[in-house]
Amino acid sequence: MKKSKIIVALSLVSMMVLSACSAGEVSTTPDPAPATPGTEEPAASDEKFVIRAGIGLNDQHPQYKGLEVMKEYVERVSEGRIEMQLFHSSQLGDDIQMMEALQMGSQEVTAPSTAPITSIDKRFMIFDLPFLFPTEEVASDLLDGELGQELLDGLDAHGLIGLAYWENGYRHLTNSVKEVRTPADMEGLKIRTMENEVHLDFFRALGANPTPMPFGELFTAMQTGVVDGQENPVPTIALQNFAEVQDYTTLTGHVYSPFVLLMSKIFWDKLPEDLQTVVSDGAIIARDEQRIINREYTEELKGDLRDAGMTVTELTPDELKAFQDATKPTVEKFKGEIGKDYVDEVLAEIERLNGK
Ligand code: KDG
Repeated sequence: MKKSKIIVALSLVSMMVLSACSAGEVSTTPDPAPATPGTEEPAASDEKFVIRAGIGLNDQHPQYKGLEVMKEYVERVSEGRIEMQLFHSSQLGDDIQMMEALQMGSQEVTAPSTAPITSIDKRFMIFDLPFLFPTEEVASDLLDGELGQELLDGLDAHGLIGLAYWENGYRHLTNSVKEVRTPADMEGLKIRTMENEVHLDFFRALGANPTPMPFGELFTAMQTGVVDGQENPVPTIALQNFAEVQDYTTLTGHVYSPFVLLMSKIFWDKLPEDLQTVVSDGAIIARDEQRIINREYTEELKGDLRDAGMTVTELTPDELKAFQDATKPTVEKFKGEIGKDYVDEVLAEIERLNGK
């Protein structure tokens, strides 16, 4: 109850920030240039831009709510020069297809988990290492700091603009076969993972039989028994109605998964500078609101999983340690792949932020 009040207060603060922005305190959108008498061409600043933003999750998910916040901001502050159209549930394709569409300039925005981005830059694998972030706050601090920004900047060379990190959250295991309390319980379970080498490796280390597939194919795969289980944060498990096809959730929290809000570089380069500012401000304002909503939903929706008939298992510290120990070889193995110095630098920064 107390918590909800804090969240309402925080939401009010961000709404005030949004109104402040409309008064020009965050973005300075210059007035359109006065029309030059005798010219037929509209002034460059009158040009209209359409942003098609596509995601894999549905329109109930905090990720979509974040897009709604961003849409409201960019359309209002750009005074209609930008229109943002939102597409959910893989209507525009899966994460990898949408990233490729951005690179080709046939779509403007998407927001995959970091996992599929590892096909572009291996350093993103850092976020797939099991049990890396002790809290969501440490994750946000690292992502919003220099190390996070360096990774976003590196995407330019691949035709993508990394606008901000939003939150997917701590991932947990679900399945339709049995309650999982130990790695031994996972022996032989067919688990869908994201399309990512680190995830495949640590599910193998846990004794499971992992199968990578795009998110859009997951529900049917669980329904038809192609896989026994999957892993995702609580809002996804609850809002995508996984309880219809899964009986057990184990709160493993094995990975903290960020979303990366991406824009096509081809599109970005066409935007006048003032609209680039509107878009990047909108991405950040929506990020802060999206994280608040995500954390609120994560707490509240655990109860909904139980109400929907799922057994929700919280692990004891010893049980959790057994999962951490079993996945340690994955961390060691991928240190080599990602770059030992880089991984050590990130680990040291996490430790520093955790001690703040
Ligand atoms: O909209 C994002 C989704 O497409 C996806 O990234 C969600 O975490 C996810 C998963 O399991 O594929």
